[in-house]
Amino acid sequence: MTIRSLLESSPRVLFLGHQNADPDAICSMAALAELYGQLNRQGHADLVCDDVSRLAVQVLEKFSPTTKVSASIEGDYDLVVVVDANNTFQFGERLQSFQFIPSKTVVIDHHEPNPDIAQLSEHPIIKSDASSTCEIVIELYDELGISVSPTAASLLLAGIVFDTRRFFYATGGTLDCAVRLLRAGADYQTVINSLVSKPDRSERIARLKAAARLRIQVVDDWIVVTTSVGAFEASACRSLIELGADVAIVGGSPSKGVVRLSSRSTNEFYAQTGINLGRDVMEPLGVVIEGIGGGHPNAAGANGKRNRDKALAVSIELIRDALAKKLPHTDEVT
Ligand SMILES: [Mn+2]
Repeated sequence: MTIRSLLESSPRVLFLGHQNADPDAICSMAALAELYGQLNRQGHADLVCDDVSRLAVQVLEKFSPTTKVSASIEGDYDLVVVVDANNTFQFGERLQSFQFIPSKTVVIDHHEPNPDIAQLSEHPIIKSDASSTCEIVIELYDELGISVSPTAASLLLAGIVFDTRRFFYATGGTLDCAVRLLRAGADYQTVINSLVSKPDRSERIARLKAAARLRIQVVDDWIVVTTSVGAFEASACRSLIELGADVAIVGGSPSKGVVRLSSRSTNEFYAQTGINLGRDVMEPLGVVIEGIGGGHPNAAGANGKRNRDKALAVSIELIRDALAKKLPHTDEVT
């Protein structure tokens, strides 16, 4: 069955996005619901995802304040359209138990396909080379010969601008899509403004305090910084990377007996050193703070009970040791 006949023949359609749905997911869902409404005037569409990111809420409020997104699935659907995800674990705990029927599930996504995609959907539209799911949705409008409304154009442009980090990761095809959306009535200035987020005052103060208390160390030419804050450790980490650190490790102690560690590194640091913050730094630090740590190569954290400052000191030693192992100095080579 074609996507057209699936949409035309389904009276009730569920558009399902991933957990903490970002502007690409939410805008794709909203634009797809509109496209479905064009194909099936009597049809009923529901938009569902576990939660919506703050920025995505902001974009919806700007362009489509009447769009409703719910957090749970109620009732039955004739068709499920999974958007900006192709793996069930991405839906979050609450929606994980939903039973997908592959013949009645469409997947529209730009991430690398999950090898078990056939168990989820018989109708996957997965284009890993697309900048965003919104870009795939525009192609779908074209294929189905449906014109994009100014509202849908703005939503789709917001998703593209967000997922490409303001066209940093764009291709000629992406720019071509953007021009078409502008011609369809997208409001570029409002799109850009809708994607600007200013953190709350308390978060900005935490970032500034993190910077004020910074310890800067140069380890094998890499700038490694450590600091402590009450809360907003992850946000502080990101801001320190933006300031120029290669690695940032921030300890937080939001209340007595609670220690949280957060860390970030640049892609360049991981590519050149192979140091995985989750495995090489946060896992051992989890023990130091009497808790548990782990995460990704470039972003990792740990939660525990005590020894925050000790952990920050140990983190430098761990990085120093890992660098010594991975990059032996020439004078150490015999
Ligand atoms: Mn996306």
